[in-house]
Amino acid sequence: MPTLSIGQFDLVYNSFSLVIAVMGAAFLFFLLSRSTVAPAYQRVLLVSALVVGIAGYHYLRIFNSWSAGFVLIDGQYVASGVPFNEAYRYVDWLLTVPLLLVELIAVLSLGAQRRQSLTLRLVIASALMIALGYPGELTLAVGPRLFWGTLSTIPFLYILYVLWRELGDMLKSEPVRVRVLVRNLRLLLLASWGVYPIAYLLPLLNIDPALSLVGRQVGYSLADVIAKPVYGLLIYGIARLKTEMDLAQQLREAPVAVAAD
Ligand SMILES: *C/C=C(C)/C=C/C=C(C)/C=C/C1=C(C)CCCC1(C)C
Repeated sequence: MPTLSIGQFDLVYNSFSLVIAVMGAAFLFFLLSRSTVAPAYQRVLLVSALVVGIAGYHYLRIFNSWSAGFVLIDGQYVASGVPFNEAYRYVDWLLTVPLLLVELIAVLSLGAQRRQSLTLRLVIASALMIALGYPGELTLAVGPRLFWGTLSTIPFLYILYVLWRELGDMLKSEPVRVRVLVRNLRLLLLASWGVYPIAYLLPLLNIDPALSLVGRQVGYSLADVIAKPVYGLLIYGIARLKTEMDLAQQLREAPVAVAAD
């Protein structure tokens, strides 16, 4: 672990603290908002709550691990000898990344068979992506980091392919307003998920190790806020819109049914 200035240590410390607050607030919001969407979409909000709940818990552990990892000596934060535990983050991702994809699939109107096939493939690919990245995260050596990073990028690209190619075709059966929201959601996913491999590559760029460590931790934290609570909010927006459209549909059909009687 490199030696950090007070400012560098605090930046990471405060980022982790902020993420805990955001995840906690989002957890409550998703749980309490369940009654504002049709029963068909309530499960989606439960998954969103689960994702930010799991992330909030892991950020508590990450925060404590960060605090224990350094001691303040003569105005500088020096490694305490207790290693900063990067595993919390990867265990978190292993659980939350598949759930984020389940969230997306659950809010779309797909047939059971398509849903099952999509879920299975995306869950496996996302778990592989995280598991293959982990050995590389544990080392700062260029060779292994690149090797595992490249392997992890293969399922990453597969996920993007499925979301753009296959999901793009399925979206044609969704109403235009829903389609626009799902397209925006997909862009938000790409923009936030794209930060992780960039942050992962920082140690290879020959920059100051302290800067690289701080940049990676702050980068992962910001990306987690966009990829989990903000993403969950957009999904909530889709669930709300679909709830309204379903209601409007029922109202349109109701008088006809009465007249037919
Ligand atoms: C909430 C957490 C999320 C959405 C985490 C996403 C993580 C990734 C998209 C990570 C991708 C990686 C690569 C594509 C290559 C290098 C190793 C990883 C694991 C950082």
